[in-house]
Amino acid sequence: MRMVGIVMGSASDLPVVEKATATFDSLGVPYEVHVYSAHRTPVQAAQFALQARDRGFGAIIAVAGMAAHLAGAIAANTTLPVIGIPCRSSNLDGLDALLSTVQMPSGIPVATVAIDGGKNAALLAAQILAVEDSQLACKLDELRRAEAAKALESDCQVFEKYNK
Ligand code: RP5
Repeated sequence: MRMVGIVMGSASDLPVVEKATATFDSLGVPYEVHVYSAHRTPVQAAQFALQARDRGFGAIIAVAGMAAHLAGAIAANTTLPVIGIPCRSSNLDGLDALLSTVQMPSGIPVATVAIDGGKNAALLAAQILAVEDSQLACKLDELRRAEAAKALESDCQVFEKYNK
């Protein structure tokens, strides 16, 4: 199976990254995690993106807050799918990072998930890998069934409590 690269702009983004790694661990998706910043270590960020396809990655998740240009900078240097996670790391509550990440100019796409959306970023990356991996697709189906069972259980509890 191809790996997913996870790149964060700062170690302060780790709580969001850990939502993604926990999801990958539950699905058995291999990943590699780095701190590469578009402004503090731009050369390393570019090198990672340039080498990613040959190194066996199938998708890259880029995690950054504030004037979050990391996902765009990674996407500029690879045609692998890039998923951006805007982080809530300033007093603008992540709106700054959301707009920076989602508003990519035409030609260099970044698939942007919700602010701090580590779990959905990992699920989307897994769904991309699952296009060519039927075992992973089955695991994703199982996860959906488990989520549906939990939601129906909540429905039962709420129904019992409020419908006499
Ligand atoms: C961004 O600036 C990082 O991705 C982080 O979300 C934010 C703050 O970084 P630190 O000042 O905590 O290193 O580059």
